[in-house]
Amino acid sequence: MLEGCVDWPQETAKKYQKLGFWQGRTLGDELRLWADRYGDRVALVGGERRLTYRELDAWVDRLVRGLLARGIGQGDRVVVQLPNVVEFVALSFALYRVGALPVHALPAHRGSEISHMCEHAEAVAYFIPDRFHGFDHRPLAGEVRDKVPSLREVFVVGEPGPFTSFDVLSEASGEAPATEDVDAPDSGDVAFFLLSGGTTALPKLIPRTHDDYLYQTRTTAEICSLDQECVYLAVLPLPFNFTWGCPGVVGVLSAGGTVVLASGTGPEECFELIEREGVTLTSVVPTVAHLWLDGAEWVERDLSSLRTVQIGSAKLHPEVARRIEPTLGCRLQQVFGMAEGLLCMTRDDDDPETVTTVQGRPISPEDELRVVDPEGLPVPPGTPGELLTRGPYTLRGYYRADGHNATAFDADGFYRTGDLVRLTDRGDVVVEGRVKDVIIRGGDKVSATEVEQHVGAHERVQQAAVVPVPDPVLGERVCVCVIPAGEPPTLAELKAFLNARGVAAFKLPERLVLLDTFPLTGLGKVDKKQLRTLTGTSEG
Ligand code: OOB
Repeated sequence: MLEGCVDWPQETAKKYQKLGFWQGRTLGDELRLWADRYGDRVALVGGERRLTYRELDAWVDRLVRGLLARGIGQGDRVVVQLPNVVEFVALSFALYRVGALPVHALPAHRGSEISHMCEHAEAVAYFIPDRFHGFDHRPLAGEVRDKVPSLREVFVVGEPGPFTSFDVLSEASGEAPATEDVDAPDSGDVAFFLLSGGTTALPKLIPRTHDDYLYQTRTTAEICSLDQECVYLAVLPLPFNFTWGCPGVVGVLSAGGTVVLASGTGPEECFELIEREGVTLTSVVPTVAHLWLDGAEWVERDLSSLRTVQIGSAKLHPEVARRIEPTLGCRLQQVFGMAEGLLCMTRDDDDPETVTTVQGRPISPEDELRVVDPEGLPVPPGTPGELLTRGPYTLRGYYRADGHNATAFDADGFYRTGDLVRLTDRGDVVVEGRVKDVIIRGGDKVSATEVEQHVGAHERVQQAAVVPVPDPVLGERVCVCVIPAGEPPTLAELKAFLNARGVAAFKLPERLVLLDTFPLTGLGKVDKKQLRTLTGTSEG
């Protein structure tokens, strides 16, 4: 495995292979197989483009030659920050084929996050759109390139400005090595990196291997009974694990279905695509589900093709869950998942009460779940505790993070999810809360520590503590509590300050509470629970 990654113990790996979970195939090979099998069926629809499986496969091969010609190959890390465009899909598979490793940045990330990712991964290339949602990514890329010595080249989908056009990659001449000469990556090696929605000051990188990800996508595709008739609408960002592989893009392609890319989450655009393309499956966060439930009242579109809407990434309240089937005319599937691995889903044969009240059960018989108290001891059945997990597609360590790994995993290799859950008699997971210091804003994860460090760097801030504020639509918003140093800063000043530091907009605090002191725990740490009560941001 790549240096800086933690492999599964050999015995465990052998078990997963013997069970047929890990099949020794790579994502790049799989696309070839799908192209042979599904040839002229439509694989991908995005904007004005429609690509058959054969066309997608051929494009990927041209990109492979282009990547190799530019010196991007086996083991190289590249940061990919593209919105939901067909180039994202083709590029990902081309990178898988040459064994280069994409890091899945979010379109909303800015200088702070991108520089960190490029530096930490020692990325050699960075892929961006020219503009997205009114933001010009090129000046940012210039700053990052000046700062990160490993970064050799920036590729732009659209107008390249001072950089290289993405299109150059598919125009590579015959001099480049033929695809057959590519040193094929090993199925046990890392295919790409997802970002953790974790608690640390800077996002951690999650290595996902070909074996583990293909197992995840195959298993979820089976659970969702995918076949060639499936039309999947990718609404959330493609780099998100939920959209990419639960079963998402990769799972739907493996089944011969069609992936349709949406550029936004709004009901007008999405409902139009559902009607036009006959969408059968999609996945959204609870906030988007809210928008769609409202939208269904005034957007006049035929949604009858829709069979299932998957909802996950944040807690879905049962009252909202109950409105899905009658309003959108399709089944609800709850998904509790994480970029780190473990996925739980409700099943087609679950009764309606179960589907609306639990977050589902693990997708693999080899997923091991432990629910423990603060001392790490198992809690009695049905009692809430922190969820620990390991299994055939759950990481054993973050990339280049020995120090953090020592606490993020227990001695048996179980990953500490930081989620507070309860298991029902049937083995379904019910998410009760969190022990980790993360705010979930409309499905986006915001690390409290990260925001605290940025706010704490302001000259008129002595100390900062970040807590969630409940919000009827977004679930939670970011609230910052500040002990000022001198003239107290305003919320607008703090937002401008963080913005100038290159922090993604979804992390900016939306509420400021000024205090003289912070309540402390017995151990002298800021008592966030008390802080929430004190600031009136607690639900209870
Ligand atoms: C998904 O992945 P991440 O990595 O962005 O976030 C993982 C965290 C979980 O640890 C949990 O705190 C929260 O998001 N979460 C949920 C949830 N699903 C995720 N909390 C309550 N209810 C749910 N249904 O968010 C993700 C990855 C793959 C599939 C679905 C979601």
